[in-house]
Amino acid sequence: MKSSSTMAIQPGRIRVLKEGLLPKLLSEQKCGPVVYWMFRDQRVKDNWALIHAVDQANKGNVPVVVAFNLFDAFKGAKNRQLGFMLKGLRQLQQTLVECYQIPFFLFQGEAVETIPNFLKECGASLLVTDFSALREVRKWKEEMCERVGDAVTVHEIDAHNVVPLWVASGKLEYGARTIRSKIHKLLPEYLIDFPQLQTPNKKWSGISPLIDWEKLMDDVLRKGAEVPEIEWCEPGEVAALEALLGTKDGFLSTTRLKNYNTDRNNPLKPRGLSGLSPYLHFGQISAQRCALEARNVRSVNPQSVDSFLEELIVRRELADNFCYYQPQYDSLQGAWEWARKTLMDHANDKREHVYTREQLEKAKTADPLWNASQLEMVHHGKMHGFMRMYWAKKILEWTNGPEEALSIALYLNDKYEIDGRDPNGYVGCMWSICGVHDQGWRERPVFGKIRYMNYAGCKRKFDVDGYITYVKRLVGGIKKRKAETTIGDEVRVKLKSDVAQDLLKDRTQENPSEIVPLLSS
Ligand code: FAD
Ligand code: FO1
Repeated sequence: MKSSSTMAIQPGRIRVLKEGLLPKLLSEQKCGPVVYWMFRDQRVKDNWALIHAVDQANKGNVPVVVAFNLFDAFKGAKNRQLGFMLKGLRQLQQTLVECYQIPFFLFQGEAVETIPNFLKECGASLLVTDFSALREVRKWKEEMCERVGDAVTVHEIDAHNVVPLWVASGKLEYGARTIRSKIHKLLPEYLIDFPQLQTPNKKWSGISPLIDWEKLMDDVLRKGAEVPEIEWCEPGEVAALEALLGTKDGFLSTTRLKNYNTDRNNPLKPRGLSGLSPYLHFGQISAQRCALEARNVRSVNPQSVDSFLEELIVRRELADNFCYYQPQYDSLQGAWEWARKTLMDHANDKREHVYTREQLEKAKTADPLWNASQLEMVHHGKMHGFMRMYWAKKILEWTNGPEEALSIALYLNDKYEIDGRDPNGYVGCMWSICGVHDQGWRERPVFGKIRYMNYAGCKRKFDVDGYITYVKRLVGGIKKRKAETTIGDEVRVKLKSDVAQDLLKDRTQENPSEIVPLLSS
């Protein structure tokens, strides 16, 4: 490792997962390229892992490349999530290549194989990777460190959290109350502006990968059509910055920002929230950029900015803390002792309704408010944040015990939410069903001491009927547009074949030998 004074990024952001021998043994000889295995932080701008990879490459006078591994339907992802991610990556490749001359390799398969194989092929000296708290990813990294051989050094960079996870806290935190002051104390050191990404000094001289994005998307998106892509949220880092900073309608524009504090718990006003979670989840925008920009406009409405920063930094980073230090982050075993006990004490309590996963998935419950939230998620792809709590708590109320409730909530959340498969999602479900990061409340049937929410409480907070009507219209509009596109596609196919028939007839009369080229083109 270089000394801190020569680092482009704070040393606290870097963890050395493996110290390779090559730089020490062969320091005078030519070393291979630096490879950045991009996973969670899928962006060029404001990416500490990429900044570090380029910096290290320039210091060693070697090229740098970015490698991405496309898993076969990562954790059950469908078209909604995969389409969003791939479109973002297509834009990312273009920016990397055109603006920085950094090649982008996309491999398909298992990262534990594709990445070490690639490192071997190109004789890499350093593997840089971004950080994820999820257990599969940590296991892959351990395996990779064993597979890459003695020569390669492996650096992990926390490019997702404002305060690197391992710097913020070395243990499982009890709640926002216990992590908040730790994070706030470190913000002056870590909530700083990003340096400009350098252009690599030494260009990659190997083959430049050509990716047929259209074909790739056709292949990948053939499998997960059951959960279609969303239309309302444009993927990619350009759109992400527009969603944050756009002067007319970006979240930080005065009109939207000033209402965050008052509107964020009103499901009838989805624009009251930032709408940034799809971009944050796929790493198409940096939370640190969002925080810096929000802080710059704090004078517009200090309460709104402070509430936003609390969610964006404290709550989000608390979720990473939970998943990292509690390996059973998505199971009842991961709940605190008091919560497990109270849930088990009430596991056999009589429920007024018990629904199957299928009934819940189809929104076939007796509660129109819950059904509306489920439909908002299934069709729109993003349930309002306030409704997510009510939604998960009702699943606890209406299923055969907390384990089943948690597994159904996680299944539905990951299948339909555009921002699913995220520490925030695991912790959101664990908070609602297992009391994680919450306290005990007055004991009652089914819930025990877990915080309770009901229809009457929602009615006091917002216009429940208005929300139900809003979702009905929203879903109706989506279904109508889908039907029009399907009919449009059929008409286009029909027109195309009619035109082809006409052309065929004309040209056959003129010159019969031209039939084959026309059909194959
Ligand atoms: P904003 O209020 O504008 O928040 C800005 C950002 O702050 C969010 O994008 C998110 O990164 C962070 N944030 C906000 N609320 C929370 C929170 N409670 N915990 C941690 N971080 C937060 N969030 C996901 O990103 N993915 C999920 O799959 C997910 N599932 C959830 C499931 C349940 C049952 C619950 C109760 C919450 C879940 N959340 C999830 C957290 C929260 O509801 C969403 O982050 C938020 O609604 C996203 O919308 P937004 O970006 O417009 O929110
Ligand atoms: N990351 C990858 O490196 N390769 C993938 O194929 C991949 C697919 C994917 C699908 C849905 C989804 O929600 C996330 C996906 N991610 C993928 C990872 C992702 O960017 C997140 O960082 C993780 O879910 C961690 O929160």
